[in-house]
Amino acid sequence: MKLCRFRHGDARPRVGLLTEYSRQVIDLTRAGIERLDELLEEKNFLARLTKLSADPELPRLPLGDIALLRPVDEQEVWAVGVTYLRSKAARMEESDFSATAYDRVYDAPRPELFFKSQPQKVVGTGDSVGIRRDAKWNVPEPELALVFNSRGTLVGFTIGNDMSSRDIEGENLLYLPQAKIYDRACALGPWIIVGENEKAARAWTIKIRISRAGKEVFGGATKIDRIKRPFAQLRDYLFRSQTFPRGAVLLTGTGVVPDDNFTLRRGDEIAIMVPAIGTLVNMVVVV
Ligand code: DO4
Ligand code: MG
Repeated sequence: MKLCRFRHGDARPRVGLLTEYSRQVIDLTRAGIERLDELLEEKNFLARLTKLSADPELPRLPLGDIALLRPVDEQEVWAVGVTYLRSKAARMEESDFSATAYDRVYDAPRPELFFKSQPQKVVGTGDSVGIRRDAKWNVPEPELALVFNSRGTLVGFTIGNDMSSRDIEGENLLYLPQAKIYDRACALGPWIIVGENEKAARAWTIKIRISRAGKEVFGGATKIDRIKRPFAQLRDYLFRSQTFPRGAVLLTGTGVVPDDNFTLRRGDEIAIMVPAIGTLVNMVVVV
C-alpha cells in the first residue's frame, strides 16, 4: 500500500491511499484522516488502512485528477552521507584537505548525519528543484528515504533527492550546510510505501535519468543493498539525544554519482525511480 498527500481542485491538502494495481486514490478525509504524520503515529495504522481500502463509502479519485504534494507534513528531513563506496570515492576526488574525513567516516562507528530540510521547504514530484546561483558544479543525489514516526519506528519508504553543490562541498568541509541546504534543495515523493521492511528494501534498485531538451544526458542505478550500514543503526544515531515530535525522514545516501564533468543546468529534468515506490520527477531551476 502507498500513501500520499494530494490536492484535488482547490481544496486543502488531503491524505490518499493507493492499493496495488489501482489507478484510483482513496481519499481518506472522510475517515477522519487529515495528516500523514498523525496517521503514521497510530500503532495499528496498517490494519486500519487495510480495512479502509475495502470501504466502499470512501471516495475514489482517478490518479489523473489529483496533484501529488510533498509527502511530509511537519517531519524534519535529515540525511546520512558516505554510506556507499561510490559516494566515498566521489567525495575524496572532489575535495583536497577534507578527503581523509570522508575516508574515515565511511568506516567509523558513527555515521555522518546532517540536517537537510524543514518540511515546508521540501518539494514534491512535479515541482522544481533548485541549483544555487553561486555554485558551478551541481548534481542530484538519488536516495532511498526512510520514514520514521516519533517513536523511531520505521513506518515507510519514499524516494529522495539530496541536491548538492559539489564545488562548495569540495572546497571546504565546513561549507557542507551551504552545499546542501538552500531553497528547493530537497525533493521527496511521489508516495510513501508502507508495510515493507529493510529486507524488502535492500532488494530494490534506485535509478536516475537526467534529460536535457528531451535527451538523456546521464543515467545510473544502484542496488539499495550496497548501503553499508543497517537501517537500525542509522535510526539509532538519528534518534540519539534528539526527539522528533512529528517523526522524521532520513535520506540514506547516494550510490550514483555522475562523471566529474557533469553539472546540472536550468531546465534539466531529473527522474528518480524505485519501481516499488514510483518515480520522482523534478525540473531544475536556478535559485
Ligand atoms: O558529506 C558529504 C555528504 C555525502 C552525501 O550526501 C551522500 O553520500 O549522499
Ligand atoms: Mg546525499
